[in-house]
Amino acid sequence: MAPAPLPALPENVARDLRQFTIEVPSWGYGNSGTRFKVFGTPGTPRDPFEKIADAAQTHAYTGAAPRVSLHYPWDKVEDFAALRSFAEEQGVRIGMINSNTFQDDEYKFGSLTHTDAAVRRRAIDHHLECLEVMRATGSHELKIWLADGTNYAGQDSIRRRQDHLAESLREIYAALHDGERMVLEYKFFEPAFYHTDVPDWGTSLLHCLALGEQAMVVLDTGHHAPGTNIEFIVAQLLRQNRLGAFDFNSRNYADDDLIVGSADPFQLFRILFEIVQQDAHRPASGVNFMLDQCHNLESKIQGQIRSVLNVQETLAKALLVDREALDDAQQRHDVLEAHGILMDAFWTDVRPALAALREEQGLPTDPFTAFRSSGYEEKVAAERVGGNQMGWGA
Ligand code: PSV
Ligand code: MN
Repeated sequence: MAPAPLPALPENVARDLRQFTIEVPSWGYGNSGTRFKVFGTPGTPRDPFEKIADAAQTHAYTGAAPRVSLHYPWDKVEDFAALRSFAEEQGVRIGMINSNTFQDDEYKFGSLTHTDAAVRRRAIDHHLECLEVMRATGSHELKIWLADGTNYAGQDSIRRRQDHLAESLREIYAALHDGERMVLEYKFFEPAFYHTDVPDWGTSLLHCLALGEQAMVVLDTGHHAPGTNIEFIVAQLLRQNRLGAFDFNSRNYADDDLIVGSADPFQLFRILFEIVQQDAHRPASGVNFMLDQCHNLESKIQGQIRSVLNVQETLAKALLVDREALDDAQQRHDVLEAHGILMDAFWTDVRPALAALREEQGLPTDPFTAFRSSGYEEKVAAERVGGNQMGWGA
């Protein structure tokens, strides 16, 4: 018997979904783990080119992941122009360049915030080098996350470190060209356990406001205390035009970096609903939606494809909210009707309609299963023998 026709999405929702893209992290395709164990997997990339080839699979099957973030120096290559061309041949391009001042011995007590001007100089110069990588790869965004902080009360001066941070960021910001952006990520703890120098959106925003319009906040969904209302932060940053980028992932306990939408799909829905209410899902908003995830146990490419689909499905639900009816219920203070309108959209099964949309775009209706049965993983496992598999931090 022929399958029943798939229900279609309203045209405005379909249009927004066709245009919506997600950036993937190069490090999501390498091995990762915990401080207890990093498991290897056959076929794991051995250099940044192989990471990009794998990332291109995510795009080929979903049609929604056309950019790959690099982490520098994890993804250092001799010829960045060649890496750029390789990415383009694979059908993707280079996205944000993530700086890294958290793995050198010199940064044990801080980088841009360090008491020693020579260490700060080194950290600033690293960021200037990242700007060169950006320009060589066709990227426009420098992403900064700092591991800076202290472990014990009294260990260092919180105030002095903020002053150093402001001064260091000013120098990096001054080196930006027109059309380039600096995005500053926050995280409330880890690796520092007492205080972190950019712990929250307020601190990030204050630095960005002091720097200028090319500085924006990055919100990583895993970087908040349990119970934090992340959608409120999203609404507030959008209201200030300072939400530059998202690092999507899921957490149960700390910065777990699990697949987005896996631990709490309803939270993802609430976040995306704030996004769509301010049209920030549209490319014109300039918000860069990115995955910042590690796949410790599951297949990496499959994990990335699953993540892209989770975001698409949840975005579709957020776009289906009857906003006129919601506004009306809100104005009448009909609390349960308003809540019910939101929940109706959340519980809608959008998967058949998304499959139809993909078919129309010439994509596999079920990208996850199509990739699993493509033979790519078996092929790279057979080909990629010898050399060192890349890992988080390699
Ligand atoms: C820090 O936990 C972080 O979220 C930053 O974005 C880093 O660059 C990234 O993780 C590395 O996985
Ligand atoms: Mn992050």
